[in-house]
Amino acid sequence: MEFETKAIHVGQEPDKTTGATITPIYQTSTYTQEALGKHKGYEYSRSGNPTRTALEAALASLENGKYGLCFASGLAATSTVLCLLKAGDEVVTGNDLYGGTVRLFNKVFSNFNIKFTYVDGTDPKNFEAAITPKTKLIWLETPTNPLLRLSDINTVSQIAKTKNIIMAVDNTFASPYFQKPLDLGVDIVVHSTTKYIGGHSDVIGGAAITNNSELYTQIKFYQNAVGAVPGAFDSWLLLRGIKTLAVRMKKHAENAMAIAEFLEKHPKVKKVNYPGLKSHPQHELAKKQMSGFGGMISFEIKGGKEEAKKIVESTKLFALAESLGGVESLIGHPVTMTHAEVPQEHKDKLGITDNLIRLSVGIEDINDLMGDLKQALG
Ligand code: P1T
Repeated sequence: MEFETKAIHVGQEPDKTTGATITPIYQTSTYTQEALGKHKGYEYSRSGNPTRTALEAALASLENGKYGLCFASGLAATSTVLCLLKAGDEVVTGNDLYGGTVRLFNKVFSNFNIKFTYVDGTDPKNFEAAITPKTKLIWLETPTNPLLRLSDINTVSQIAKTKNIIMAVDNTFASPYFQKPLDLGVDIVVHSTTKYIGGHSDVIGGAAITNNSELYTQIKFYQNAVGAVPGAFDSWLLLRGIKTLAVRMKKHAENAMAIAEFLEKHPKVKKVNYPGLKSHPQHELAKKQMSGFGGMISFEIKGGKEEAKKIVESTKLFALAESLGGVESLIGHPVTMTHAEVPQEHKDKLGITDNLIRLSVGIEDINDLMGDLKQALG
């Protein structure tokens, strides 16, 4: 079955009891047992809920995975995956990550004596060099938030395999439509389903997908033991969102390409980060491991914070907001918004600068979007 068909049908067969074509919202916390221990596979909705089950099956199939697990947010998914670790373990991670992930690593899991080593993820050798006998997990985001840098997923996962290290990739920016890390040798794919998978900026959610039955069993145990699960209605919204993921992603990417090319030529723009541009230092890798370049762009304007502030405050269609991946276009200033919590020296080292602006390009008409950016850039 192809991606578009799986998104609409896998896990979403007509309801067995009523024939309802669309998966019902099983808004229940508990399930009545016919006799002690005799039930239809559900006992309590933290452990399992039929609407969530449908979403988990659909998401797993979109990533070419066997097992899907859903969570209350992207960070809940990441936190639950990190429960695979024990005090004393080490994680080698790409250094360009969503600010909330950096905060979770540095200010929460570090307290439990887990060490995070940040490396420049654009060169696989850096991961290899940072591995110690205590390394249990390699974590990366690709493309990264907010600089749209790439890591060579297949090469890094080979390194992880030879050293018996679990490898996880946050695939939020590409979505499974454009990138399938499990096919490239990764053990666990993580998503903030809040973004492209939901697609309408109306739900917070997360997911972890794997082909490894042992990892699945462990993460499923932590999903229930930790309890950061999504509710039935949120699961239903996500199911509704993924039905159109393919058509949305095509339009996001088409609009983003046109905008990236426009920005690259604009006299007030210093640099554009978009993997679809020939000028992107990893454009060849992007073509190799992605089937499209997504809807996220970041760019540096000539000037500093004042100039950036003026632009992000003067767009009319692009809403000044955190988040990404919805049908509507958003504009943001990573230094003060999504990456405010990343330590200053970490930001300086990466180049998350005061003049950096991030766009989540929506699926509106391209001329309207272009017109909005033109007037805002002046
Ligand atoms: O917000 P939440 O659903 O918990 O997802 C966290 C998360 C994880 N991974 C990536 C790559 C992300 O971009 C995010 C959330 N990001 C934003 C809110 C943002 O505006 O970048």
